[in-house]
Amino acid sequence: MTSTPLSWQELETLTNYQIDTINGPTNSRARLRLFGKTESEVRVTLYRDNHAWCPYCQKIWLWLEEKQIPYWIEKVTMFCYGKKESWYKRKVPSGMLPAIELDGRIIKESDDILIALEKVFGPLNQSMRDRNVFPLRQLERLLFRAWCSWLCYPVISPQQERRNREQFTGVVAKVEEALASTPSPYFLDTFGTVDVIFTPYVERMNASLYYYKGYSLREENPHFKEWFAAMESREPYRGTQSDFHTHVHDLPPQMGGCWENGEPQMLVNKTRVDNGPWFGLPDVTYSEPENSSMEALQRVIDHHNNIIRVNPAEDKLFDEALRCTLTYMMTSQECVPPSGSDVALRYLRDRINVPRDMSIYAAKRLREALEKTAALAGNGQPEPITIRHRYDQDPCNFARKL
Ligand SMILES: N[C@@H](CCC(=O)N[C@@H](CS)C(=O)NCC(=O)O)C(=O)O
Repeated sequence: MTSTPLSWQELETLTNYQIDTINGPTNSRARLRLFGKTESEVRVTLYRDNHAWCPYCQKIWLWLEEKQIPYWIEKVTMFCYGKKESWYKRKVPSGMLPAIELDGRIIKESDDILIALEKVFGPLNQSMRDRNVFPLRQLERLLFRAWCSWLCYPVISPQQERRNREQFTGVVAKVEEALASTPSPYFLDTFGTVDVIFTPYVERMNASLYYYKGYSLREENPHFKEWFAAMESREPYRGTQSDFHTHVHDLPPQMGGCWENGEPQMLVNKTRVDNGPWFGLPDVTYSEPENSSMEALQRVIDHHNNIIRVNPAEDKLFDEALRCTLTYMMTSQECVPPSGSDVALRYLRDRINVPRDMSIYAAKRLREALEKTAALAGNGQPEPITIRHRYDQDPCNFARKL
């Protein structure tokens, strides 16, 4: 059965999603985190990137959340998607992220930041300088370099591709050994700093190698699989966790390119990440929360004026198409969008960002609804997402204009 799209007012009655961004679960919207403390106790400001794409920022973000240190958050534009704020360049002339201000002192470089935070607030179970931690920090850098060598250079021959893959999987074997050496699913006996240090790039390796190389880090390595599941059992990690679609399209401009190997499994994976179905991808394994559709709906309602304004389609047409999508997402009733809206709906499908806009399952719900609704109008695809820059995501275009 098909139905007519609900109005924005009617849609509003279908969600009661709200979170306490200050004292509630880890979330990407917060400007202040208190963990039940008072504003006067805040000694730290974290400067992180606006879209939550920067891996080194995720490292500090996760550490502060795990330690429950109250902090302010200031969001800064990365060069690959817009112009660096001049107020930030006055603080950090290079414009590099992350940085923190601790008791009024600016500190840069993520490792130095963690060392400084540890000095004041104590370590996150393990100290950066602990003799068990140091070799694991080096192993993380070894894995990072092997990943870059495989992913970020053009494929010149099948032999070179195989060598790069073997070099990477050789380091993965060492990481598997390290994970196997303790009874816990984490790197050491308990969760701690080392897990935080591995998290950002391992999450990006899992996404990018699946999409560009047809290799599933999480599924092919039993100890990594357990480690990911253990991380996902932690609420702070879930709040910072991204999805495959976001990462595979935010990495190329940050890394200077990601190169496909064109192998059959890679082609299958790429189609799946870009066109769905998104449920069942190995980017998440914890169970879907009951309110994920409500979360997606609330986030679209909150920003619908901007979402409509930045969409290449005509406003009235896209407004209706978007309401058709949300009506379908909430009622499971197919709702045929206006003709010519298929490309516009897929344009939005390709620009939902996790965790910036919403959490991982909410994004899957919304992407599925956008694709399903677009398909009722046609097969039109938007221009491919750019790879040298992401100015389509320039935050100045999204500043709230009412
Ligand atoms: N070694 C630094 C690396 C930081 C870094 O590479 N930051 C990148 C983002 S991931 C950056 O700020 N680039 C400038 C920009 O993209 O605007 C650290 O550990 O903090």
